[in-house]
Amino acid sequence: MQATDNVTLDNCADEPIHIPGSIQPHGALLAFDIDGALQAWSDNAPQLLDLTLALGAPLASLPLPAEVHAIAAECRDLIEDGEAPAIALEVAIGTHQFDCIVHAYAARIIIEFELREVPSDAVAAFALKAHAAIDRFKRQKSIDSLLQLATEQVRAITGFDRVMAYRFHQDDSGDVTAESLRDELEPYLGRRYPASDIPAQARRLYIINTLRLIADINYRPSPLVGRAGAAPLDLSHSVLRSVSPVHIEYLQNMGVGASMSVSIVVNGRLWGLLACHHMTALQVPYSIRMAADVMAQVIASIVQSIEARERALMAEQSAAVRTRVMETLLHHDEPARALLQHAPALCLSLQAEALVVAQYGKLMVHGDIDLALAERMVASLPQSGDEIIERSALGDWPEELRDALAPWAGMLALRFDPSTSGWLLALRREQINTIRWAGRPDKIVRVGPLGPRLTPRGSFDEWRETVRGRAVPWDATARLAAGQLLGEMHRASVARHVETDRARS
Ligand code: BLA
Repeated sequence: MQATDNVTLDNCADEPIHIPGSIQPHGALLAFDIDGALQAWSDNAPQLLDLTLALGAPLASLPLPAEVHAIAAECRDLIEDGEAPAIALEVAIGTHQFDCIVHAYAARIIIEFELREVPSDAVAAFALKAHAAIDRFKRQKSIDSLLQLATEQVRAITGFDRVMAYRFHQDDSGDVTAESLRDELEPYLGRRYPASDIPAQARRLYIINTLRLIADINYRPSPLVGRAGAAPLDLSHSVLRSVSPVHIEYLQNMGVGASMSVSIVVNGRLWGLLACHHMTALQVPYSIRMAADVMAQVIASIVQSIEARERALMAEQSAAVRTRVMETLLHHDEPARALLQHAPALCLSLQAEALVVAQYGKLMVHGDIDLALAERMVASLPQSGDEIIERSALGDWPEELRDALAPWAGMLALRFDPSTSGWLLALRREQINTIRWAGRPDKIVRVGPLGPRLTPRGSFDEWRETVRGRAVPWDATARLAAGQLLGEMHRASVARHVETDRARS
């Protein structure tokens, strides 16, 4: 059942992380078919649970505490299409105290026994803290303040040394936008990581299963035993799932002893993660993890409403700019100059960092752009054809311009008055030039067998390679703002031409 052999840096996204064939050994696992016949178990189960196990043994016949049988029966009743959500309770077996978590997935009933060291009254206090934290989340007005508070509160209830809010960009790269950490640790705030640090299959899994814990990075996996030759046991929703060895090396290189991450899923998309590190092993009890998971869900819904508000505000601002531009254009002899008057607001509305306006062969710029380069950019535009021309990467520009373009890479060009060669260019810098690398980039904690790629520095270099020569691509919001602006400008230019003609006649 071992599915993690031969994993390298090149085939990372192909690793079937949902069927690792083993679990983390801070607990034990039993898997049954829908009829309750034992199909697989972790190698450590007989000893940890004080059981004798045999393939096909009926669940009902196993000498497990009555409450375990009760939630297993409840789980069986809930099964639909081979799946049932998790039910959990505390049990004692021999001298051990466990959180017992039962769920069904892919036509298997999976019972996990997670060793618990923290007494339940201590855990109850954390649930209250989580409740208070959620009240405070709801009062946050900005995503930044929400995420900052989230990192502090998750750290307070879980005890991790470092909690980061990791936010994804459109291209699935991400950066640490908020952080709460122990004083002596080096901050990771502001750091950028490539999409490949969390490969596609992991992202997919993290949307359907929103929390994962690696309690001890140096664990020795307990292999699953049981039905040889059968389909490997799908651990997508298991709490003890053994983790990709590549990711383990990554964390070891960073000097991390335990890791937990909680997904922030907004509109069905993995929007961000709360990523937690501990320098030594740390087994956060199940109910505290669930409290963190609930926090992440509340955060997701607040993010969703803040983003909706921001989008509405942005649309409002863009409309206001358009109206002002329109008014100025109608009363101004030189449209280009009129546009430039509103340059800061236009930059905001198009999310651009500089503007170039050209008309009647004359040129004006707003922002830190070289005039000669701006001239060459305008000259590179076609005489006729599309009204909006979009470039996001060096490769989109004519070859002769590419060497001269730095630090610019993205352009949205609007042909606002074809008869006078009127162009408005919104420009974006290469992403490399817009990112601040916080912390000490050259500090590599350790390097394991797969080399320096699996270190913060290696990750950042990888990200830089992936986005070399690329600006942040123009998204739907910027395109919409550009299209609407162009529409208004056309109307203004028609109105002006009509007026000029009337004046002449
Ligand atoms: C998983 N990678 C992850 C996870 C995180 C990161 C948060 C989720 C698992 C967890 O909770 O620990 C990445 N962690 C980060 C980043 C920071 C951090 C960016 O703390 C920044 C501070 N990883 C690589 C490369 C590969 C890779 C090169 O860097 C593959 C070639 C693989 N990462 C990888 C895999 C998983 C993963 C396979 C899934 C692990 C699992 O759930 O089994």
